[in-house]
Amino acid sequence: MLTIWGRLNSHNVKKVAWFAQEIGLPFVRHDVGMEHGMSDAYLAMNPNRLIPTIEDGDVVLWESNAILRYLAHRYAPEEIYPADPAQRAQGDKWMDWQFSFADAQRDAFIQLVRRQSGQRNLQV
Ligand SMILES: N[C@@H](CCC(=O)N[C@@H](CS)C(=O)NCC(=O)O)C(=O)O
Repeated sequence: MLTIWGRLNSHNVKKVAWFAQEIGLPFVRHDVGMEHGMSDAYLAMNPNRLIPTIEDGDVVLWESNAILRYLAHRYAPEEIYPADPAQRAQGDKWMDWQFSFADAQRDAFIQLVRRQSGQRNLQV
């Protein structure tokens, strides 16, 4: 069964778990990252000290978009990941654009949503 390593309040973990649910792929998930820490065994799988990482049989994979492409290609090739290059590129475009969007909104999200009012730095 697919194993997802990473805390669910990470958007990069959330999208992998969401995708697995979307295509009806069973999985188990283990909390890793932030307050949950990262064990040596986890770091042996992903030395970047980031989440998510998946294990799928012998396949160990990190980088959330690479994970989504792998799962789509392996488990839902036609319904989610079209073979036609032009159609596939439309999905890839939005998936990669998400990182540009994340970069643009990260400081506002951390300061305004994650931090209490007295701890915010609105100058970043
Ligand atoms: N490009 C990476 C970024 C991964 C990333 O930045 N993950 C964050 C959570 S969203 C992380 O690992 N933070 C450290 C932690 O949770 O301890 C990916 O898409 O997988």
